[in-house]
Amino acid sequence: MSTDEFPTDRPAVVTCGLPYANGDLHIGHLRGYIGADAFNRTLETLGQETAYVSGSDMHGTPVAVNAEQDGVDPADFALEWHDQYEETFPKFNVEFDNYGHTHDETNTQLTQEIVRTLDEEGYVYEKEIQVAYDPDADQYLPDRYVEGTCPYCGKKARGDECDEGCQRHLEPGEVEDPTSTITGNPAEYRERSHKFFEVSAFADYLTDFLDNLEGTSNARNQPRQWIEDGLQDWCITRDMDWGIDYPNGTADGDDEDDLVLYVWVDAPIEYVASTKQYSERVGTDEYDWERVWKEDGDIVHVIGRDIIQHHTIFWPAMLEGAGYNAPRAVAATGFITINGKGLSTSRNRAIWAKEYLEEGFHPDLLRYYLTTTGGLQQDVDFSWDAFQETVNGELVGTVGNFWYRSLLFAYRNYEGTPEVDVSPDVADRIEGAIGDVRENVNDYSLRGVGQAAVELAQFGNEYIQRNEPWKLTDDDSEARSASEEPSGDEPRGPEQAAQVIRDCVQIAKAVGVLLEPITPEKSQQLWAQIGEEGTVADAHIEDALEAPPRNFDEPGELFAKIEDDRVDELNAKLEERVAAAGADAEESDTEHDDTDGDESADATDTSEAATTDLEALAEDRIGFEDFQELDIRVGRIETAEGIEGADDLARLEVDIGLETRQVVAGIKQLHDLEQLPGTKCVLLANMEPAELFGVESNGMILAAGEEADLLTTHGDAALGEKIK
Ligand code: B3M
Ligand code: ZN
Repeated sequence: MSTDEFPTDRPAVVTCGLPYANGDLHIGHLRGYIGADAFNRTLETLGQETAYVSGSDMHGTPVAVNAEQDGVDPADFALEWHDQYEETFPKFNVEFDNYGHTHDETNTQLTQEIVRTLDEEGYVYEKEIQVAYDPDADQYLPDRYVEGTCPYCGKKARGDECDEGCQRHLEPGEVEDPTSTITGNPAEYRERSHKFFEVSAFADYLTDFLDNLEGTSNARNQPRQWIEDGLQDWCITRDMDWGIDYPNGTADGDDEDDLVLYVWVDAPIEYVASTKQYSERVGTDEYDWERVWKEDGDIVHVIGRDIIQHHTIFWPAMLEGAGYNAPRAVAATGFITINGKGLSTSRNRAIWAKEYLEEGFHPDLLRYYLTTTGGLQQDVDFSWDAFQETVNGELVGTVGNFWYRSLLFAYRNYEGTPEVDVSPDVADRIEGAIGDVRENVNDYSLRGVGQAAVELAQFGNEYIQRNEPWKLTDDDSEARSASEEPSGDEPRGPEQAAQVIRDCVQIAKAVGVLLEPITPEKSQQLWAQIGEEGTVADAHIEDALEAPPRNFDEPGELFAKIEDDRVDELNAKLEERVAAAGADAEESDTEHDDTDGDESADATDTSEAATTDLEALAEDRIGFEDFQELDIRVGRIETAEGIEGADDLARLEVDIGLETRQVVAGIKQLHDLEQLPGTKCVLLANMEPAELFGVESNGMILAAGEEADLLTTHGDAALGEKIK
């Protein structure tokens, strides 16, 4: 693994977590697939040799349980969903170089081969364990066939994951008070012999691996804690029929014929299998999967934050044990919430992929919203109102407006690009934006990539507005913004107008190139409008500085405003169906139909949050005078940055009206620091000063719970107001 910057001179692969082939796709899935697609496209724009691969996750209880509910064979059930996913992704301009599935021949063979190697290398052993069993159904209860209480955090959990609480993977036998999801009866535990992968042997390796791992900080920090707490070996077999058979002839033990591999063994191997299929299709001269996975390729995994443990502990240990290359980066995205509440498929509080398309919205709008609304690691809230605001403000108001007014003016007055060179200042500004994109993609910040492009469009708008080319030609028209009166009286003439418009066409082209990873289809339309040949997806980032063709046709507007009544209508529809699903959910509370574990975001829904692990209330009361001793003030975070050498600490400057305070807060892992400036907060101002990592902390910022949810004010209290 190497950490030199992208583009590297080695092949890369970008993957996204495999969707379980068990239900409709929704916005929670799309965030990851679009994010990884945009990341891969940005790498391509930089000239990086790369492939974007994934596949459907066909095995395991997530598929078996749902297939059983529908009374169909799991293979048929999963294949049907797989076909549907394959059709859906291109509709969001998510373009995989290869999209396979875990039940195909390539993955089956590769999985068995890798498990065989791990066994031969001595990393697999057999052990008797207690496995949940339902005597009425006469069946063992792996994973989602059993529910109970998480032994770590006390929340309700599935057999193999604490999906509503701490997100930990749970080993067979760990869940407390197990209940069968088949009959609802309490489960028994019975002794069975299973295969284990010796993850604990990799503790030192994984510690080093994490020290070098790129991506989001949550993907490094959570697993460090798990390693410190002591790694457990990992049960890699299950008592079920649906899955990839444990390879024969690898170990002793007579039960292995009945066992299939745990779904989390063969699922990540699909990353490799899918890359292999791509290589086989295009030829190894063009793309060599073995170089990527066994030698020196750059492997980037984009995943949801609920599957960090699988990707930063189990998976790299498997890769290392089987002689494969380690991932370079794991970028773990936050969840999607809907109108501030957890996305929940069973409550129908979701935006479905199909629904979005049926409403007639362009895929690039959602791509833009999902990649730029928050940092990768942050939870992103989706509401139709916020979507409208982003689309109307940034895409229509800034990008679309700039593209259209510049190109229309250019077309009307010059039939295309005026024949002068671009001015050096403007070329520098574009160069700066290119630099920002390079930096942001190396920081795994898609938000930054989008911002670099949109800020360039904003610069373009200001530039055309400031230079008022319409004052200098016969055309007095639509390029002028209605809100601005021309001003300034420097000597000007048609030559300056030509220069300004030449610059603007260049900026328009550059915005198109830079935004292509996020809005590929809209960028392509712009590309065609300025008369460029071929596709913008094939353009190199430096092409942003190449002169556009001399002539082009009359342009059209590429983005349209979303009207208020449309948003009202969409809000009403969503509300209605959540209410309808709520009524259903009350009737049958056993439903458990999520597709990828994202319902854990329900935990953020305060009206529904479980209260089992809240701290007990304090017994001792305090007098009002005691409270008055606390000088608590309204503040606003002005700057926020990490403190070198401290994993969790951030240095904040907080404006509390009367003065600005420097404060150290343990929030580095929990918030995207770039997002914080401008946030209203609440500060305990008369906290004794302290020094942490050489930085003085002069106050304490108030926050709730493990996630450090920052306290703020409900109305618009002025900075410095006392809280009483
Ligand atoms: N199929 C879905 C999830 O847990 C799961 C991902 C596999 S990635 C190798 O999000
Ligand atoms: Zn838990």
